[in-house]
Parts: sequence; C-alpha cells; structure tokens
Amino acid sequence: MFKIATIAGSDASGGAGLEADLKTFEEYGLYGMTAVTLIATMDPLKNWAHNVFPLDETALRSQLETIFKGIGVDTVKSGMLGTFYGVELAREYISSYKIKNYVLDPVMVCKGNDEALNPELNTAIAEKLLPLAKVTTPNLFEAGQLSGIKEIVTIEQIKEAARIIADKGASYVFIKGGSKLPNAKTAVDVLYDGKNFELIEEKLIKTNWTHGAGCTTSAAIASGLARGLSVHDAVVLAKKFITESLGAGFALNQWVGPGNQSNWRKDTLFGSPV
Ligand code: PXL
Repeated sequence: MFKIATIAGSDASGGAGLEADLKTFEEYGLYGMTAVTLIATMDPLKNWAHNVFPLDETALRSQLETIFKGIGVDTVKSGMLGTFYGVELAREYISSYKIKNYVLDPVMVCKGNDEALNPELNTAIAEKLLPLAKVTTPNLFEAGQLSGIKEIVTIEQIKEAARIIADKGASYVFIKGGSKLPNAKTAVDVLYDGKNFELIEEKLIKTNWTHGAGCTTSAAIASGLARGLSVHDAVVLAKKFITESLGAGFALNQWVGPGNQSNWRKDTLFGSPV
C-alpha cells in the first residue's frame, strides 16, 4: 500500500482542507495520514465567516512524530499551516526526513471568503518551504503574493510569476486559475519546470461550487507522485480529476458547495452516476 500524508487544517464543512485531501487520496488508492494544524469552522449566523482554531505546537509535533518517525512516508502535501510554528514544523520534518515528493499548496485564501488568511506567514512559507517543494500549486492570488507581481491578468504574467517562484526554490511551479483570467474560454493552468512552460488545459466548468478545489488539485498531484508518476503526468491526471470533481459540484447551503472527488468513477459507483 502506498502511503501519503497531509499537513493541513481540518475544514468542519468537509469540503476543503484535509477532508478534501483524504477523499482524494482514497480515490487514488492510497493510505492517507493527517497532521492537523488547525480546525476551521464557518459561522452560519455571520454569512459563513471563517474561524480558525490552531492546534498547539506539542499536538502538531506529536502527530508529525507519529507519521514520519513512527510509520514512515515518502510523499507529503501541506495545506493551511496557520501559524509560524506550523510552517517551521513542516520545514523541520520534510527536510530532516528528506521527503522527495513534497507538494506545497501555499494556502493564503479560502473560497467564499476574500480575506487573506495569515498574511504574516507568506514570507515564511516562501523562504522555508518553497526550497523543499517538488511542486508548488499557487492560485493567482497566491502566485501574486509569492512573486510580488501585483496583478496577474495575462498568461505572460502567470509565466513571469512562475519564473520568480521557481527561482525561490520550488522544482516545479503549477499556477492554477487561468479560468479566472479575463475572457477565459477554457480552464488553462501553467506548469513550469524551471526551463519550459506547458499549458495544461481542460474544459471550463461553470459552477459556483468550487470549495476545496485547490486542496483537491494539490492532493491529486501528490497522489500521482505517490503512485510513481512523473510531475508532468501527475499534473495532467490531477487536472482531469479536478475537472471531473467540479462537474459534480453541489451546494451545501446558500454560501458554499464542494466538488465531488468520487465523480471520476461515476460509471462504477453502485452501477449508476452519482
Ligand atoms: O480552500 C482553502 C482551505 C484550506 N484548508 C482549510 C480550509 C480552507 C477553506 O475553507 O478551511 C482547512
């Protein structure tokens, strides 16, 4: 059984965070483990505003000991880290256990909530984690933060951001969100390996129910790596996986809705589409 771990927040709504990661790992036939950095909740009386409850440093370290020392893992993804010690502990374990397949999702915003989360952590994420990352998966906002490019509205600017982020140490940069560029007709993302750019394109799914799409995409890339795919093949498959998932998005309430990771096996799931 291939093993994989996520260092991420728990999303009480179930759509994003480590819940999305575990659902994705399961679809790839992997054994998933979790180091919970924080618990995110949403307030139904305040338009679904997010609250974040970090776990303390001892509790986070103890989970990392369980996974890295007690069990062993060679593929890891990180999501919302939430605190300076969360960033530092991720760095410590990923570097001292020499994790080769590390996918850094530099989570800086939550969908449905435009507020940037923990902006004070962005520099720490860039300095401590980018150099360890086999792949990093920023969206347009995060790519802007990591590269210092103020506004990203063209593919050329995405490429420029990817160059800057690769220079900070990530082996591969996968910038998501070409579908958000003005006049986008397809969902095009950019993969950069430090030398060449590749546009990874799928049809554009028009839906509001995209909660957890970023988490799912980075978890799918990590899952492909855990199964031995090259970065290129893992990214192409992850893009198909998230497109299928978003094609079956659904509302949880008036504010939010996730995709459905199981949709890519809809033909085999209980014999009928879900
Ligand atoms: O989608 C970003 C995200 C990541 N991790 C957790 C979250 C969210 C957004 O809600 O709650 C735990």
